[in-house]
Amino acid sequence: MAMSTSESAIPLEQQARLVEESKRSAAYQAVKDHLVASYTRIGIGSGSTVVYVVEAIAALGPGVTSNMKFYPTGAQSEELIEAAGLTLQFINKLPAGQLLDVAFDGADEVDDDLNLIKGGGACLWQEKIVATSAKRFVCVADFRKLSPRLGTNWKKGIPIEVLPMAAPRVLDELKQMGSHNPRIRPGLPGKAGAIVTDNGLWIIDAPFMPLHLLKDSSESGIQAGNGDNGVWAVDALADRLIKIPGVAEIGLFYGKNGLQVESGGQKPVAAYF
Ligand code: ABF
Repeated sequence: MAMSTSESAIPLEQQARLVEESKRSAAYQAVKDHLVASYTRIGIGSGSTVVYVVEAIAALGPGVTSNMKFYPTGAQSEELIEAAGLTLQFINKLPAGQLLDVAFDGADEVDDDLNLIKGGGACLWQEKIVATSAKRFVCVADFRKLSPRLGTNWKKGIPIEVLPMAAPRVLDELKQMGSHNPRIRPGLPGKAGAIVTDNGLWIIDAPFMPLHLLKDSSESGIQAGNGDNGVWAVDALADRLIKIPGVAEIGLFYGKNGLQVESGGQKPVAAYF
């Protein structure tokens, strides 16, 4: 991810340390602010930032966590939960009519309204199910993830989970919608072919011009953002993408109830929708 001129002058090792410190401090801050001792059901997302979330939760000790069950978004978070000695539970065991108390997860990019791009780790479908099953969703992100508009820093494109047989048609549709060079995500190094998600599906990464904020946001001077000249507002694009036949889920998470915490001077973020 691009760094500012002043950051790029910092030696690489120090930059990496700054990023880790920012992830860690964002995670500890988010757990302090949003994990209440009386909670019993907690969603745990994927990625490297969530490692610190689990560390912060485990540090509270069994006195706080022993009555809590933790719901993962994939194999990585499942392992994290178990390795931390926390109690694992699965989202399909959540009784109908019940919600998680809170879910914590990372993001690839966060805009000024705290809309998110997620899915760089290919777990976006489970992540959205867990996030939307929670009363509150807390996104934990280091300072690099913030940008005024989605697609400014995260240039790989919006992750879209698709049925493999539909991939060519979905690519055609994305190009018509103004995506520049959408492509099927390749497998991990050493693995031929497309990446296959936990659901047996593929991921298409679809770059668009930086997205406008929500259509009804206070951003001035914006017309509809409905795709004219390739210009989309976050919600208009999300509505359109999810309707493409063969699309299972998309990595745009959006909503209005953003909340930002600052910590350590590096602007970690907590957002919810
Ligand atoms: C998950 O992990 C994904 O939605 C996102 O792609 C990624 C963020 O990872 P990291 O915290 O390592 O940057 O949250």
